[in-house]
Amino acid sequence: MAKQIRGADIVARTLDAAGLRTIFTLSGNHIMSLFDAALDTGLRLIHVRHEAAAVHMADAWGRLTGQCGIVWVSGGAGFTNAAAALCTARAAESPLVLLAAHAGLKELGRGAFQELRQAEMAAPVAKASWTAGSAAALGHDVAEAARKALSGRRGPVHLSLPFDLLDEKVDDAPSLWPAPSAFVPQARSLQAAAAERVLVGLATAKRPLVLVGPQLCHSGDLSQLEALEKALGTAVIPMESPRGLNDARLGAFAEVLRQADLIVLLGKALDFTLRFGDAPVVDPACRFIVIDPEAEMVERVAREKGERLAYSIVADPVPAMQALTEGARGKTDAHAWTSEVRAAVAYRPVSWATQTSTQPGKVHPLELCRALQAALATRPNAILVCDGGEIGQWPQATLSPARRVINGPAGSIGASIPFAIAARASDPTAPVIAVMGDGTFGFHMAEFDTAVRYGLPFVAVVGNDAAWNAEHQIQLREYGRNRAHGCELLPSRYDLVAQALGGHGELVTAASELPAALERAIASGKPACVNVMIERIPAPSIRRSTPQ
Ligand SMILES: Cc1ncc(C[n+]2csc(CCOP(=O)(O)OP(=O)(O)O)c2C)c(N)n1
Ligand SMILES: [Mg+2]
Repeated sequence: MAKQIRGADIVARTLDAAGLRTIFTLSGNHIMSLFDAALDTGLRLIHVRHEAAAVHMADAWGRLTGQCGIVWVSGGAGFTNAAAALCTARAAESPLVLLAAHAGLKELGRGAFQELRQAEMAAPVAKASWTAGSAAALGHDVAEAARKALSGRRGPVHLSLPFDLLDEKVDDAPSLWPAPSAFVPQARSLQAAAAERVLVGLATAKRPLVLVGPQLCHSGDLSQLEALEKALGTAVIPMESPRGLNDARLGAFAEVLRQADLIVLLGKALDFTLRFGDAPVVDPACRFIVIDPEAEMVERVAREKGERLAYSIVADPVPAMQALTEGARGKTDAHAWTSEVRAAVAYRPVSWATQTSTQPGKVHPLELCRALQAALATRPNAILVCDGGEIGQWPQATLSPARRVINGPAGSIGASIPFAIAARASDPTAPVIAVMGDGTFGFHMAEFDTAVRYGLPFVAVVGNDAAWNAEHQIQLREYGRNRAHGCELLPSRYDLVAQALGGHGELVTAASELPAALERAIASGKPACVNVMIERIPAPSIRRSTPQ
């Protein structure tokens, strides 16, 4: 007689065999069979304090490793907590699989515990979302979810696992187990002839630009984008910020964008971040080339730009980037225009180099960034996480680490502590520094406990302006100082929160204290919070025409 195996064991072993061994999870009645099944595998569970944090961790894992992040949560409210965080991963094109428990199939329609139309609920924030239908197919469902997350424009996939299927025993048979190829994403390469069309378009333009979307920003390997830029002789601009053209990392890029006569969108959506490519942000005569994994995106540009869409092709960004680099290598010279673009992107106001705080007991964000720069300079394998409203823009404008995770085009704040923990889990030797606002710190501060339990140190640098400053600044700009209300916070001792949960804490009220505080925090080897009292000022908006 064939050996019997539980559905839960099929799921756990399938993940193990595929090398998807780090699981971000929060327990629940319906997934305890998965916890049990994990014991007989090489899976490592990181058990968090809120389901959204587990998804944010898997999101950062996906961006940093290029491998699917995996999440296990319970059904009902465990699922809904997790689903909310898919929005960030979706916009950031981050590959992950959310495996959520679900009411038993046999009890559906009878008022089962945690009965909820989960697949429908996750659908708008996932690339694909479905409920498993049989225990024997669970391994294949898991493989399909991982493959979908990594194919085309990457993103999160949700799969609900009815708990009766997880508990069900079926005969162990070869047909249960997906072949390794079932996990391999479908790749659509850019054929040489298509690459040539793009290269001819670039060669005949006077002021071309290549814009790349979030997925190419997270490879963790900026050198690929640099190689593309070098081979093309055309500036390659990464766009993954919800601030779009006001992304402080891009300096005065907006000034050159409006002069471009050809824009190549390489896996980059035509959307709000480009102000839809409309005038005056883009010249009304500017032409477009679109290389995108989704036919819908090509159609969108065709609809919006009509005859100005010079050429389009459906292909995945990574192979397309490689094909263009190969096709152009040694054939193209750098445009003089490319140096103009680079100068605009590199522009920062001269005053920034020496800016200091004018308020006693407070640090200017630029002083904070200078101290961070020094700490990062000696740590080339560091990972920088940036989050929060106004504060997050300063490190994005001034620091250029090789590896970076930001909240991304969804514009959602709050993920940075989970991001930092997953960053460390993905590379146990990497110093991880996460810069965030005080409002942001509050979203997932309980995850310090998770980091302590799993020995995953990182440094949360809190720019504490005792405010939801981004919103406060909107009130000041739009409604006036007299009508600014409700966005204040307290100058709380977040450093003591970290200490209370077993981490290390530092309070900083003067720039001179920063270097030593940062070094102590890193050297502590614990999850640490450096709580920096900063001036409550607006984020930078960089324009050369308006000197600051
Ligand atoms: C999930 C989510 N909720 C609310 C917002 C709106 N929001 C954007 S920035 C911000 C204030 C952030 O405050 P803090 O983290 O202290 O950073 P600061 O702007 O003060 O530097 C808020 C509430 C958002 N972007 N995402
Ligand atoms: Mg703040």
